[in-house]
Amino acid sequence: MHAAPATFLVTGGAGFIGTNFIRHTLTLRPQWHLICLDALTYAGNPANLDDLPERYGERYRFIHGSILDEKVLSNLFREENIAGVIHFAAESHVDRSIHKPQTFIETNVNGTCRLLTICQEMWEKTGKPAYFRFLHVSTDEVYGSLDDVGYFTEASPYAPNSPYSASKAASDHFVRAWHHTFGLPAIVTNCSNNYGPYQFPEKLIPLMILNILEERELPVYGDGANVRDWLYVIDHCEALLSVLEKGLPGETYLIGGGAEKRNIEIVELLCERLDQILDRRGRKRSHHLIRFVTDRPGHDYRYAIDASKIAAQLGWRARFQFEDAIEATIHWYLAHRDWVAAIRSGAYRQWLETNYDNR
Ligand code: NAD
Ligand code: TDX
Repeated sequence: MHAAPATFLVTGGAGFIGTNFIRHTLTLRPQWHLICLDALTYAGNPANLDDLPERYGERYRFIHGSILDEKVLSNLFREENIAGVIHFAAESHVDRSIHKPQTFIETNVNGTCRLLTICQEMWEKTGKPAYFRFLHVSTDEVYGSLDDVGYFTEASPYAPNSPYSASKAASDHFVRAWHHTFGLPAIVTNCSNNYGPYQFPEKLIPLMILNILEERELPVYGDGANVRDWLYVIDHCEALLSVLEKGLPGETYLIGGGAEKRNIEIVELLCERLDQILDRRGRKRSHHLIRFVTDRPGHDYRYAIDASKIAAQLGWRARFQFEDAIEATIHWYLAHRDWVAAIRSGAYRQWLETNYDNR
């Protein structure tokens, strides 16, 4: 009997979570080979993975290509004996989905369906191996918004409110359908807000860290009372490994860290901590940079995850405390000013102008 191959395809691996997943998994699973397929949109940064070919040799391969490109996908599946796909590739920023929803439909819905189609074809051609996994990395935002009580569970009804979450919800449904109709061994995970190294500075935490460093205004949407359930990215990556190795096809697993914070709490904490590190006192304190700006249209009030299923069935629990991991995150951005400088391209500046100028 042949052992299952240990080559996995990681789509969107040059983005925030994909980068962390690839780097962490190559260390944790020395037998595994990873192939990163990334279209390198504004959010994908090949420099995140630059050192990997030298460090890991043939255990790591990068392909510049899109999940929408049928030829790239079928060549790849023909060339490689792939044991599973970890599907991160997506348009991921809610504010961008409000400005330009079409790209979200293209990538998140059509892209996922194209990938499912090729996976199904290859899975059938190779005799429907039981080890194959299609792991679809999705978000808690598909469940809509909570008020001050309660949690999302795997049984919560879908109620997406933004073009981003609607496109992710649609992709979740297609993954479910491919399992139910064709038998493809697919699993969906829905995770809460991540933070950590390599996150693109359009998202709340890195945007605020960099604006504090540069003494720019800190735009807090609405009254800042919205709540997010924050999870350190490494905890998310480890949860995904548990699901890949122990999860059951056809199942959904919710992933969350139980660290609920209001946005304003996050911004104030970052101001305080960076003021201590940078020795900013008195009139130099960063609080004066906070601005309450026009709210995000359709802004979900609260997300919170009940992660008891993945804990009970797969034994995963978040390892990192918010206080320690946010400290590590702040220090990562302070130590990687060259990474930040490279990202501050014309396209990024243009985005800031589009999103914040009229608020
Ligand atoms: P990201 O925006 O940082 O990265 C997305 C990556 O996908 C980029 O490298 C980009 O170049 C790539 N990509 C985009 N279109 C592509 C295409 N057509 N073909 C191939 N690659 C393409 O996103 P992220 O924050 O790392 O999120 C990764 C996944 O996790 C997404 O599916 C997102 O919905 C989901 N998720 C994110 C969070 C979070 O807090 N960031 C939480 C839960 C779920
Ligand atoms: O400038 C800002 N000011 C502000 O108040 C930004 C960028 C955000 N916010 C608020 C909006 C949200 O309530 O902070 C909160 C977090 O915002 P984002 O970082 O944009 O994250 P969110 O909209 O919650 O979505 C994130 O978590 C779920 C990711 O971007 C998604 O990809 C993931 O699915």
